[in-house]
Amino acid sequence: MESQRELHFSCRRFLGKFTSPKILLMPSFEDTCLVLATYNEASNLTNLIPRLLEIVPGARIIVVDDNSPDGTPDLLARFATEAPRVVPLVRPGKQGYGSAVLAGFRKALELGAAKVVTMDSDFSHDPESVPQLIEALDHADISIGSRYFQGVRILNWHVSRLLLSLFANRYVKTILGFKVEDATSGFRAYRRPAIEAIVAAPLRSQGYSFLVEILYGAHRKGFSMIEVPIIYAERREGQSKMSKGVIMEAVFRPWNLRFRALLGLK
Ligand SMILES: Nc1nc2c(ncn2[C@@H]2O[C@H](COP(=O)(O)OP(=O)(O)OP(=O)(O)O)[C@@H](O)[C@H]2O)c(=O)[nH]1
Ligand SMILES: [Mg+2]
Repeated sequence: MESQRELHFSCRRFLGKFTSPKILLMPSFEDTCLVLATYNEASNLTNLIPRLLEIVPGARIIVVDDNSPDGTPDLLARFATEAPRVVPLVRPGKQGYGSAVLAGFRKALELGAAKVVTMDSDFSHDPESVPQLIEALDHADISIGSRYFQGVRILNWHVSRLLLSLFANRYVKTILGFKVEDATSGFRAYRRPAIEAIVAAPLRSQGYSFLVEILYGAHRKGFSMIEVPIIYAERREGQSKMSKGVIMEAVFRPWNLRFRALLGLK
């Protein structure tokens, strides 16, 4: 008995020389790319990127910035020299959220990603929830970080903003006949085949309707979806990019998508 215990201890001492407990326990996310669209988010990125590098070891972080005047391109260049896992993609000017995410998807495919995560860069999407979204891909092609699945979980939003978001989701669900509770969430993870299908399809939306459009397209093609409850918080720093044009598009786009589906068009 005594010698068994001794053997156990010496094995642990031996293993400890080569592997720290951290290495044994930490999963690696080398097959995953994170896609972050950014416009004037430098004050958030200085904290977000280091946190993501810790939380998803091995994953690459593609940051699609539209030449933000707040100095984001320089900040990204500095991050990339220190951590090659940070992949900046700087475009010449502001081209909208949807096209930024699409550019990130194309880059992720080019880098060979098997899984892709999208999230906002303003801490509305908690970096701590990223591993959970990735793990949910064991059960579906797309996992959605959902604010409204099994209750409402939003921190620090004005009631009018909450009502608008709840209404937008109900609106989309009714028009498109969706089962998803949070079809406008930008916090998602996708398996590669879903990304390939999204990138191959013609896309019409510019702003946040893009999120509804790609989810509906994936649903029509038979990709499976799962919702993971998340807590959504008001942005930490900086300003919202929500505009009247984005809201108008959100009103009309679901009808356009529904009619196209009824007519059997792509
Ligand atoms: N590259 C790029 N990123 C954008 C553009 N518009 C928005 N984003 C980014 O997309 C993400 C979501 O935009 P937000 O302004 O946070 O929109 P929101 O989350 O609906 O609004 P808030 O709750 O007020 O923050 C953020 O990380 C933005 O910086 C754009 O035109 N180009
Ligand atoms: Mg935001």
